[in-house]
Amino acid sequence: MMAPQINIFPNEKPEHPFTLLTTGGVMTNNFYSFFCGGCGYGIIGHLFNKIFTEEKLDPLKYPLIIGIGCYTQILTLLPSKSQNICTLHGRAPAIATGVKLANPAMKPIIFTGDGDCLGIGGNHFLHLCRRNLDCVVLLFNNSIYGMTGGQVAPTTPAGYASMTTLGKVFENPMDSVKIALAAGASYVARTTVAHPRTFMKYVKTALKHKGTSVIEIVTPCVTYFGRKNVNEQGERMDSGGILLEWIKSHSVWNNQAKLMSEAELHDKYILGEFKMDTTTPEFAEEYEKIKKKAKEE
Ligand SMILES: Cc1ncc(C[n+]2csc(CCOP(=O)(O)OP(=O)(O)O)c2C)c(N)n1
Ligand code: SF4
Repeated sequence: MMAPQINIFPNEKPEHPFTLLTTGGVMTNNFYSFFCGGCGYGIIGHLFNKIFTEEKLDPLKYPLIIGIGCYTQILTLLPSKSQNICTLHGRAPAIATGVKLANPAMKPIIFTGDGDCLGIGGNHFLHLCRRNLDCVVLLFNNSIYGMTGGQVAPTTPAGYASMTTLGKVFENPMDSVKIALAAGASYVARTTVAHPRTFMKYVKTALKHKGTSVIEIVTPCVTYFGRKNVNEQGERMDSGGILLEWIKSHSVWNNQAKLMSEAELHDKYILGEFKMDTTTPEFAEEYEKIKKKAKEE
């Protein structure tokens, strides 16, 4: 199932600090990717493969509908059998809707970034959730626009810097979980690259769920977000280990979060599963009913 190893990709070998320091690194061991050393996307790509191998899934039934960003290169790590469409920036939900309606037996998986999904594609994302189209959205939140050089994103946390802000960001970041819940997605969860087993569990749940599943994965961009910012100890976060530790220390599980005040939660990523609703009608199924009725009439 795994793509053959090609030597042009840099290896993050077992002795690499990122591999040693992270559970995801240990799980994927000697992994290679196109990404900057310490970027979370290499781990995500390899864990995604692992899910397909463990669940014995046929990649042909799960077309990948991919937005534009650094994560688009995850494709280089996936089995060559995978069907994929690299779409326009922010437009993966529209293409996924077309694919699902054309062939309801398929379950599109959308790869999208925080900039792609919540910035330019925000409107499309809302309507995907509202319709409860049967698909999985993997939303990679690295707090920045990585591919185009580290511009401020809708998710850059207040009090942190980007390549395009003078000083620190003062706006409040968007919360994709709250947005997906309000818009009507039927399975909603958040995890991080520092919690790879949870990532695999949530994606496996989403693949079995009928309806729109949204999983946000908080992941390190060492090159832009990390390089421009320091942690509470004053260390520059330009290495995977340090930035991952920052992500971990800024994460709380939803059961702990219930006991915390808004002030305590203002700079935290709340992790966990937030909704599993199996009663809302699914868009493609309803559409098939309308088609059948129209034909009969
Ligand atoms: C219509 C349009 N506008 C702008 C761009 C330039 N662009 C490409 S990727 C990108 C940002 C992607 O950021 P994000 O979705 O967060 O992904 P990351 O690179 O951080 O993984 C932008 C602005 C584009 N490709 N198309
Ligand atoms: S720029 Fe950031 S998101 Fe892009 S590959 Fe490098 S570390 Fe990863």
